[in-house]
Amino acid sequence: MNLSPKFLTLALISLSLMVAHPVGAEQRMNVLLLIADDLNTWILEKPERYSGKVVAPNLQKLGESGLVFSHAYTASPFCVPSRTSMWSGVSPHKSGVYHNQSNVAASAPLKTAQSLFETFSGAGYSMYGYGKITHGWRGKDVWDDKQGHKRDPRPPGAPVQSVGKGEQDWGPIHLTEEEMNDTGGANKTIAILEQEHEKPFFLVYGTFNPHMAWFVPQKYFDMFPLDEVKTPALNPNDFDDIPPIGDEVVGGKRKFTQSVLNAGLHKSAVQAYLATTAYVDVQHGRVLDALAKSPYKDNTIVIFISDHGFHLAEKDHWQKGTLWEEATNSMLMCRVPGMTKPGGSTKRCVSLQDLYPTLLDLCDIPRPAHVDGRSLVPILKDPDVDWESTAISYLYDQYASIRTGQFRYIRYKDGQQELYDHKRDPHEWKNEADNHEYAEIIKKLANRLPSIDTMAPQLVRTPK
Ligand SMILES: [Ca+2]
Ligand SMILES: [Ca+2]
Repeated sequence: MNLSPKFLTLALISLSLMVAHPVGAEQRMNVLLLIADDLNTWILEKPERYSGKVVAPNLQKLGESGLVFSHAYTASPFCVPSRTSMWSGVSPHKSGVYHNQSNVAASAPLKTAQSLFETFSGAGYSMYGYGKITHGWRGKDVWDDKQGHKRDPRPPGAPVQSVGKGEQDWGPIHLTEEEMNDTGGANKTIAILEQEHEKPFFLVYGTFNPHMAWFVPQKYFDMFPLDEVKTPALNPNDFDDIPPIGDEVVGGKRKFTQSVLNAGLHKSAVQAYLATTAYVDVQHGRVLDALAKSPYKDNTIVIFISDHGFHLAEKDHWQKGTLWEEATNSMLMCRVPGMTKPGGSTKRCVSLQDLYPTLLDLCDIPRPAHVDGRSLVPILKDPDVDWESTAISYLYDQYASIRTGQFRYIRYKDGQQELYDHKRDPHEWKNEADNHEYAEIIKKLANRLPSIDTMAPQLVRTPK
């Protein structure tokens, strides 16, 4: 056999590479964690949630390249408790952090909790974070480089809308796209992907948008001509069967919701949310393009999440902070090289609380004892795997909700209840809590929630 010198050279190079990187000792995978604030699941194009046009090709492309969880739920539908539970690994029912007014410094379990970021830093990762990541509880500062989020200034003369008040306002922004803070966060994130890294990196980019106020360049509004904008389905009699405590949950936002509807501005508000979502998609898309062009494209886990969902007048409510589908259903997409297959989707119910143990599992890092949640690796490997399909969300004064594939059950501290059958009622319009047909189901679901006497009391009494 005649071997050419070129072949021999290649063979020697291959051999030396094998010696330098023996099998089993490869560097751990990098992590790119992308977050959008207050983004509901409309971009998943679930017709029962929203049937109008959504423009988010970059995030949808990410979903198509990996696994989309259509039934991911926040542990608590506000920024502070959602992010605190995700990054600390401590469930709200143990920390007592159930809403944005919680005094996180007073929570005993959070005083000793090691954050997801600290755990990765301790495992030898370089840590980089840009934009809105933590809110409330932060844990130890372990960042090699970090820049927090800043709200963009409101246009001169704001409020722009007749109903506008503070952050509850929208319209075209006076800044260029380059001047906007979420654009700057993407620029920083892209710069990290353009660097050479000797250690594995954990890189986080969190957009403040589409949190209100919705001020983005006019071109994003132009993508959604007002006469073509659809509004989500509303039921004017929805509250007839909701217990009084559910009324209190909505209380603070009902007035604003009614002012939007009465002023004929529902379409305009939905247009602004869609426009802001499209801007967010472009920024995350820029980061994903930079990853695709980098040497890290094949050894980087990509996760995209939102911290909770969002109401746009459904159930007489605006923004977040309810235990219904609109505020609890959250974005979760995962692409894991060598594990997820393109085009995957799963209806298994999971919690954002599961993110911490999942990332540890994927990167082969031991799990600290305090970390709640379940590793999603079995679903990432097989989206149809047997799985106890449940997700629990918490709110305010020990309110709790459990979602299964078919049902949502809500239990308030004083015993008031709601039950929705998603098979018959995807909008959660008909409360079946008093329907005897469902008595067994209610009992079963109630038993899956932690009992009230085992739940941490909320750290601040009065919900805002
Ligand atoms: Ca949020
Ligand atoms: Ca109802």
